Amino acid sequence: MSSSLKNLSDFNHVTIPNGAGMRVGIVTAEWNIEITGALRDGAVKTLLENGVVENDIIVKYVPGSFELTFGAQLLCEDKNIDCVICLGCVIQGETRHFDFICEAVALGVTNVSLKYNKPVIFGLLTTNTLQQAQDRSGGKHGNKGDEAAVTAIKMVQLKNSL
Ligand code: DLZ
Repeated sequence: MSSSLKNLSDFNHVTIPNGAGMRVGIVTAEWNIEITGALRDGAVKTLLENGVVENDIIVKYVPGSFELTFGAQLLCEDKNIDCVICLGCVIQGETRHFDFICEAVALGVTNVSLKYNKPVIFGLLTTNTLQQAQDRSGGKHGNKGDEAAVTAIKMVQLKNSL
């Protein structure tokens, strides 16, 4: 489903487990920081609202989305961290840079997750315009940071349940 048809912050039909005791890393890209800062704020707020305590949220920064994967790997190496949320924003430009970055992050996040057997959440906005990114970072389509936080809690709970 297109995110323009779904509000990324609407969890009315979803059961969210209690995140108490979960330790969550957040890696945020500094490129497009006005967007990624809003994603980070949404993710932190949603984690807190769902039981994760402030001391268990570890926020780190990398220069751009391309570096999210390595940042996630560093956090995954900490055995006390249950899950890592990657937050970035890549806006389509005139060159193929967009495609290379998006593909690298998608593949990298998957690889790190499987390598460390921990959820690594793909909180990357990949949009054609700045407006579309604003709409999805606390605007009319909600906040992808909220969605990433809920996904993180649900995946940690899934792992803990098995
Ligand atoms: C270079 C670059 C470009 C053109 N666009 C973006 C972008 O839209 N979003 C983003 O997060 N990062 C971008 N970057 C920076 C790369 O992710 C990376 O930091 C640099 O290529 C250095 O490896």
